Amino acid sequence: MRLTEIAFGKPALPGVTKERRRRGASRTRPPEFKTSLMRGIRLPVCFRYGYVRVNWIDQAEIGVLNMRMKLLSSVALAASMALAIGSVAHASTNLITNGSFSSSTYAAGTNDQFGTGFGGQGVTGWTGGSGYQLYEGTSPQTPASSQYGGGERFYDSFNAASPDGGAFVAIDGDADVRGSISQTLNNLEIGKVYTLTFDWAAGQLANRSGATTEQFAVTFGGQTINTAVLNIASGGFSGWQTATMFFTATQATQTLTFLSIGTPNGLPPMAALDGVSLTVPEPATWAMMLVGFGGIGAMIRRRRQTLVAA
Ligand SMILES: [Ca+2]
Repeated sequence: MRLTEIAFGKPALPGVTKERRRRGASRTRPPEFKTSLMRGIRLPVCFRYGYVRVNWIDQAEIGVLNMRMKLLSSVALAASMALAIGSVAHASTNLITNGSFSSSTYAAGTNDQFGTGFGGQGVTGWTGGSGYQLYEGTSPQTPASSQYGGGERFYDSFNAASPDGGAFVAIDGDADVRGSISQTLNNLEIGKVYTLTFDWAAGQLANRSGATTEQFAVTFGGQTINTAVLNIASGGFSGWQTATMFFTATQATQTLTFLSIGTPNGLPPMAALDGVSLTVPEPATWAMMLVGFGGIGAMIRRRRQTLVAA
């Protein structure tokens, strides 16, 4: 098991004001947090008057960690969390350049093919592979300039902007021209867990017909994680979804690559990508968490004092 995020805080108690809490109303136990598995990685655990939210990688071990949390005393839990702080990941600065694909050398209002095999490199911060990549700088229904094969626009069903908005890239998963995009990151901290999130979707080009499957194989350093496989009917669009992955840096410099894998050949299956974010904890985040530890300790002390006074 590898912890990737620990967040905690003091949830607001419904109907309990600060004044009432000073008078002892905080002894009312807050409502239990329901075990919530968001994308299989998030689990809030009720912890006295605070709460602990733990993210980790292996869904099969959720029950084990939950049990350990309940068995640990408050102090032991705080200590174990302090020890785990080195592997804590929390929302922080995005290390990716142009993760929103808003920057390119292409003319505004155009769609363009790019990559080493098709049209060269024009997407800031990214390198297109030898396969087929489209830079969608405007509507997915606008044919790409210098297109390969002709009429490279998406079906009208591909009509939703990504959660990130604006431009995105679309990558051919056809095994004959399997596309990819990459970005190399420097100054990584070896042993640290990095959190990768991105928006992705599957769609088809309008001059083809037939059902397809799409997925991304995401490689960072020597580690590869695959998304789920999207199945779409002929002329269909999967809609956008968000993926979260965790990678441990093993080198100071590593390359992040999104490889499109689709079936069958010839249609082609196209996977869209946007909103790429890679984060690692910052000292400021840790400092905030240490303040939080202090807050939990203070709550525990207040409770004990209250109980003694009663
Ligand atoms: Ca975008």
